[in-house]
Formats: sequence, structure tokens, C-alpha cells
Amino acid sequence: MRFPSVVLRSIAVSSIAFRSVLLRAGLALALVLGVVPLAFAHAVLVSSTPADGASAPAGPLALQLRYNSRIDAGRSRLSLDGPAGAGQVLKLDADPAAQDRLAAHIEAMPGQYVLHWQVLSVDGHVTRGEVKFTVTGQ
Ligand SMILES: [Cu+2]
Repeated sequence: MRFPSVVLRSIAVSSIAFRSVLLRAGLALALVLGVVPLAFAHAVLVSSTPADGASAPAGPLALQLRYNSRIDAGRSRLSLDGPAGAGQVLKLDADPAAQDRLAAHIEAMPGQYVLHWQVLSVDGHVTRGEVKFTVTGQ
């Protein structure tokens, strides 16, 4: 009878496929267990003023970025693309009491802005991102 050998072969093939699935599931689990806790230690942007996608009136504008953990403001950086040019590095407001945020002030003219942030969190990891906002005329 040939039938049983065909069945056996197909069981062997599906067993290899099953092991490969198990291996992948194991790797995925290891990634989840091993990498996600580290990712939580990085500085993640919690909120910003202006908020991403928001509008603000022209004139003096306070920029603030708040993170989920303490950051090293001395090794963090804000730069701004706007109607006055791209890559303008902003002078950060010093506030030793606010160790989880970056702040700066600008005199904003109407236009589209992209605020680029790069922060060093206390766990030694650098994260980056951007906040886009619009400044409207009076
Ligand atoms: Cu980290």
C-alpha cells in the first residue's frame, strides 16, 4: 500500500513547517520580552505646544515638548524649519525644575513650521522626531 507512506510524508513536511512556525513564534516572543521594556526607557514625546498639526497666531510663541522620562537638556537639541529658513538651531530655555521637557521661545511669522527635536534620555539613548505646525497671520 502506498497510501500510508504519502500520509507519513505529508506529516513529516507539516511537522517541519510547524517547527518553523514555533521557532518564529519563539523569536517574536523573545523580541517582545527583550526589546519592548528597553523601548519604554527611551524618551518618548508625550505632548507638545503647539501640538502636532496645530495652528498658532503670529508673534511671540512659546514652544514646549514634554517627554515620558527625564532628559539631558544639555545634550538635546531643537531646530526649526520655517519661513525664515531651515535648520535654525533654537536656544533652549533653562528650567532645572522641568527635567522632562524642552522649551524655547520664538518670534513667529506666518507660515509652515517643522520643529525637529533630538533628545538624550537618562538611559543614554537618543530619540528624534518632529512637530509640524502652522502660524497664521493676525
Ligand atoms: Cu532607551
